[in-house]
Amino acid sequence: MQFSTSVIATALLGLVAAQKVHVVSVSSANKSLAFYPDNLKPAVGDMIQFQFLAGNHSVVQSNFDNPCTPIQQHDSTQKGMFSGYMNVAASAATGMIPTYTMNVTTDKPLWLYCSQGKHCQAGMVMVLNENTAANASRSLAAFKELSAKAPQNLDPFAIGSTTGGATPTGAVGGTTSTIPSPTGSASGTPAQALGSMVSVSAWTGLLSIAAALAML
Ligand SMILES: *[C@@H]1O[C@H](CO)[C@@H](O)[C@H](O)[C@H]1NC(C)=O
Ligand SMILES: *[C@@H]1O[C@H](CO)[C@@H](O)[C@H](O)[C@H]1NC(C)=O
Ligand SMILES: *[C@@H]1O[C@H](CO)[C@@H](O)[C@H](O)[C@H]1NC(C)=O
Ligand SMILES: *[C@@H]1O[C@H](CO)[C@@H](O)[C@H](O)[C@H]1NC(C)=O
Ligand SMILES: [Cu+2]
Repeated sequence: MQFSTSVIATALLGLVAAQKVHVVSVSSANKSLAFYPDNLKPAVGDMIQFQFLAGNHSVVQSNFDNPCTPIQQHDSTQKGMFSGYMNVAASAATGMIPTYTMNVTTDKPLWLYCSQGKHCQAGMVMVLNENTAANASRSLAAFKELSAKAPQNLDPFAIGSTTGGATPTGAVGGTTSTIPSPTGSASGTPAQALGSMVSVSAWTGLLSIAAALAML
């Protein structure tokens, strides 16, 4: 039996180049004010799925220098992402958790925060593609320090902005949906573990490997 290395290599390439869905848990069973993980390096084309596990939180985009305020407040050419507020309690009643999934369209740093109460000041912030090689001052740690001192925590509604999809349902820049809760009774694909990653093309890759093996 002779393995066709080129066919297998092609199948494996499909796995390597797989588009990834990075799961970020928003808060947790202990109602902590944090994102898990809070520092991710997604590739352009990857997706981030925020899974809202407890409370009433949001994900909003700011820039580095003006934490806890929507990015479009400081640069009207920007359409900052905004998940809207996710009603975890309403979903929990049906054994589901709300999610918001955004596409990553840049490899530049994206600074994100929760606009609820003073959650941003409390450290409920995160970064995609932190790049301290480009500017050593712009680290997640420095962003947390700046956030802690921010005078206010504003959502896009507060600045009269509807860009970035400032509606609680179906925000622009991402898609909302509900998935079965890890502890719920609804059937279907269970929520991913904290900070885990799933590859949407993994099955395609595996199927091509199976097809390649079947041809041997
Ligand atoms: C809350 O849960 C998160 C996620 O499991 C964990 O990382 C964190 O340490 C917990 N915090 C407390 C105070 O238990
Ligand atoms: C969630 O928080 C937002 C902003 O504070 C508020 O407008 C909304 O009514 C809250 N939703 C629930 C279900 O409590
Ligand atoms: C690096 O980032 C800091 C904080 O945003 C900023 O003040 C500084 O001008 C930046 N440096 C360069 C070289 O862009
Ligand atoms: C994100 O990308 C996928 C394809 O990879 C596409 O189907 C989807 O519509 C995109 N979502 C948004 C909100 O642009
Ligand atoms: Cu929050």
